[in-house]
Amino acid sequence: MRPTLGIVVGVVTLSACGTSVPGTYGTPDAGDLPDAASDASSFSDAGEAGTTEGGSSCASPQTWYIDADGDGYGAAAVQLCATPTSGYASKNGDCDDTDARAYPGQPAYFDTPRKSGGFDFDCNGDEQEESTLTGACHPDGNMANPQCIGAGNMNVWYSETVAPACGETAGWLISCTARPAIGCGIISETRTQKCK
Ligand SMILES: [Ca+2]
Ligand SMILES: [Ca+2]
Repeated sequence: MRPTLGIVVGVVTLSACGTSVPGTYGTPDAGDLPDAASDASSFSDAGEAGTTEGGSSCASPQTWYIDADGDGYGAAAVQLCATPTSGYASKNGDCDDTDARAYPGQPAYFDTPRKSGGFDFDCNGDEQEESTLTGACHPDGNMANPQCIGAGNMNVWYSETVAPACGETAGWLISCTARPAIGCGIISETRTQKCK
């Protein structure tokens, strides 16, 4: 538990990473250490987000990152004396530590947003759409024996120009078939744009 800031209740001396740090503090819990600068201004619990210290005093602390969603990437750095069994990762850069789908290098695309919002699942700072290709089918005007212009553009968004945004639903063109006296018939389905 972080002691209440601004209330000085005692004078203690703690050893932070082998260095004796005298100062005036609130009452620390077991395992609490002065902040990273050892300026005697605050304490932080082991594993507390946003801190750079934790665990017990030691000469060679190791940097770990709190990994709340268990995806192998953390966000907030802490220094620990021993290798943690769980809850921490050796790699950082997690852009949403509440959603295990989001981590640096995530290869997959998703059609629902991250738990913290947005669709940047690979943590590179942008939202990449899975497909921006569009296409449509047009009969060439020979109704007796029509040819479908654009018929080669299969498996694209069924649109002249605009692909749907992340999470938006639109028609997906699967096939385009010439039909005498009718023009072009299409087969399409509804899909949702995935992003990462
Ligand atoms: Ca994580
Ligand atoms: Ca991205």
